[in-house]
Amino acid sequence: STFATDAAATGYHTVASLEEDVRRLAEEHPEIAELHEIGRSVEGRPLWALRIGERRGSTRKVAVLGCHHAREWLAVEVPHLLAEHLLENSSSDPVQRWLQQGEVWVAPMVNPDGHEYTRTDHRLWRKNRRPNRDGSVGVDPNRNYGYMWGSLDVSTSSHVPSDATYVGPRAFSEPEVRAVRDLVARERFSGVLSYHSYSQLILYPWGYTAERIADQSDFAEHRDLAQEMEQLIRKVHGRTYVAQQSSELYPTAGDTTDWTYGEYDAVSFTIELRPASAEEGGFILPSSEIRPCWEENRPAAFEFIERVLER
Ligand code: ING
Ligand code: ZN
Repeated sequence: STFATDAAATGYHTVASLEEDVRRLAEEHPEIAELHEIGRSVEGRPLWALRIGERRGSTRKVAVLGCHHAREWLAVEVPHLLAEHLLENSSSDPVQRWLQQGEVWVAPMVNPDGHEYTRTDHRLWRKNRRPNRDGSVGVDPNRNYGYMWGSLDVSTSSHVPSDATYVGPRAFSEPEVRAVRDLVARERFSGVLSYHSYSQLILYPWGYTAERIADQSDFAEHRDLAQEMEQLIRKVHGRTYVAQQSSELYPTAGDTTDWTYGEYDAVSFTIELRPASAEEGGFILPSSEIRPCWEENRPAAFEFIERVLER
């Protein structure tokens, strides 16, 4: 894989080097890739999505989202490597078949303002960089989606602006979240994968309630696919990623996948990448782990794409 120059320092992308790399990927694969600016961040940075597929307007579409949370640097790299892999393997199956059948949209960095801030000022910043009315900064983009938004008032989904999980003043108040909303509303994905770190989990709706998904076949589809992905991941390097309903981790309202499932019936997962625990590095993982983390997640992402495009 080729990283733009200033990424070489940490081995992780910066906002600037990611922009260079997604531009280059689109330029090198003009028949199957298009770079879309899906919106702008609070501070005016472009939000990039790569559309990968042989033709526009297929009905089978998958969205892969990365880095809603600023400090989760690995969650930029896995979607980026997936996009690169699809483009570099587009003439052999199964990728060729997928790109004939459907489209994969990859937005590797939903929160560029926060990401930049983690590089320059505060490595463990989580939210975006919205100036709040009380003088604090930041809304949690993974609490700002419009399905059951704001319905909980707990520490993991907070109405206090200075908190790390601040839900924002209203649903879709944040331009980064509106950009994803508008993309999803337009493209009508059948499946959405949103990458975060860390904890090694495969999470499915709901987050806002401990109730199961009411539709039995939707519930089974999520649970079975999550368990399948768990097995596929373990086979690669022996790592355990636990499949569970996201509310079992902790309650959240307004997360991405509650909205994509609740509003659009998309098969929706949040993948929490390496490591398993804070003791193993938490959010700060050496870049030597990018490659093995991608390797173990590739078969699971492939299974997801395969199932969703077949749906
Ligand atoms: N964890 C996720 C968070 O947004 C999550 C966990 C995802 C909970 C989806 C519910 C739904 O809090 C991290 N690390 O961000
Ligand atoms: Zn996160």
